[in-house]
Amino acid sequence: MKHVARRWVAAVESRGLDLCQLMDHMTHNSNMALRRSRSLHRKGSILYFSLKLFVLLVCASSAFATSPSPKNPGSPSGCGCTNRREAAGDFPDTPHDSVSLAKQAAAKYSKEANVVGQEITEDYKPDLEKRTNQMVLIPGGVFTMGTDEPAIPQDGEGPARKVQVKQFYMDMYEVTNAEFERFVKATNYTTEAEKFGDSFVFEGILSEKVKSTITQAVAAAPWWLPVKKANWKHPEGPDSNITERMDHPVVHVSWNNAVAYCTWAGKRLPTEAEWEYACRGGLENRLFPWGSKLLPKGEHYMNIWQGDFPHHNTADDGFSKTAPVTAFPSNGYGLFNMVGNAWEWTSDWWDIHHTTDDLDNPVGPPSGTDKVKKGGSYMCHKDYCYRYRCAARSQNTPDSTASNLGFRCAADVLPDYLS
Ligand SMILES: *[C@@H]1O[C@H](CO)[C@@H](O)[C@H](O)[C@H]1NC(C)=O
Ligand SMILES: *[C@@H]1O[C@H](CO)[C@@H](O)[C@H](O)[C@H]1NC(C)=O
Ligand SMILES: [Ca+2]
Ligand SMILES: [Ca+2]
Repeated sequence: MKHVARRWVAAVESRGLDLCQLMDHMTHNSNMALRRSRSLHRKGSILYFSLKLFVLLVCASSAFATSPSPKNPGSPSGCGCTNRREAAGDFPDTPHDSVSLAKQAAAKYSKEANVVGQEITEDYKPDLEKRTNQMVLIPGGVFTMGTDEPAIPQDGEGPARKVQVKQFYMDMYEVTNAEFERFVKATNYTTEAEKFGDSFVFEGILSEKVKSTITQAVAAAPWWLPVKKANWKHPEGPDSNITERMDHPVVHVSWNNAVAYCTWAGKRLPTEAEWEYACRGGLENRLFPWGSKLLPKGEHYMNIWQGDFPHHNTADDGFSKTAPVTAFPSNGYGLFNMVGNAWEWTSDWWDIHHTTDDLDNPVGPPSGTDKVKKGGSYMCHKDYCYRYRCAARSQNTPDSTASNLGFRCAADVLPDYLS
């Protein structure tokens, strides 16, 4: 962790990052901290806490000095990041080739038009008979990948570039516990979290009993705790189970595990370009799969974090942890929960440098140490992890696992059993 802390200091001193960016940077490194590094250094931890305290203090004072944006009266003022990022969301309504597609997409975003999304309540009973392995055809086309107004520049969200994608099939839903269980039963598969004997769980969803047994924490991200025997069947450790969550996204699966599942299912992981193209649902240059408004007509369209991260999740969207993969309206292509709920692995290696040349079905760098994940999760809050946008991205090593990281598959040809 020492080198990470040094990088933060260097970032402030030499690159002149503002405090908001620093906070993003720290959260970014929180993600990186989930890699399976067994060495946790105390010194790094102390430096981290001092740094963070410093940032929070300055943020608090700047929050008092910043008057709330009239456009966004109800938003949290922490770090003063809100206004800056709100500005980044002000995209003009650019016309798009397939205007009708966009209109269709918009129509799908009325709650009335989406009975599944509408019926999700706290008493939601999982429909264990309902398969969630369906795919939809994503028509080929050219789209603008990334953005020239990156909210988190150090993630390599920019520059905007024209990318051609040929048609492919995409899972409508994140892979559920029920679907993953079919795979495990058919193959006796053991996931990496099961082999390693632990996985990272967000502190806020752990029982006091489990928490009391944990002595180490991740220096760069104190809200992530390595929990013994946490895995896809026991998302919050041995005293938890997935019985009531069979239609939720499977989590604690590594990139390697995701590849194994998709291969078994006659599918593959999507490339980052395919994922982002699919996320945008036929709309051009918007923040989210449905447009650029966080709360269209005052309604929640995804499962993220509301409240004060990491201490208090109001779960205003109905869910404090994962939600059923069928929750919330689908996007213009009929895809559910592309942003929010669980992060989703892609096949690309991670790199933050991109060419501005037009690209034809890019597959990412030939090698690397981390894989790209997209979409953010139920833990994402604007002040800490504004990554529930189609252009946003983050990364983990291929053997990393966590309580908010899942996947969905893509395919060139629809598997026989689905046609
Ligand atoms: C899975 O394990 C069980 C019990 O060990 C065994 O009977 C079965 O044949 C195995 N299945 C596969 C697909 O390997
Ligand atoms: C699974 O967890 C629920 C609580 O979420 C509990 O009521 C139930 O007894 C558990 N089932 C098993 C088999 O442990
Ligand atoms: Ca939520
Ligand atoms: Ca997702």
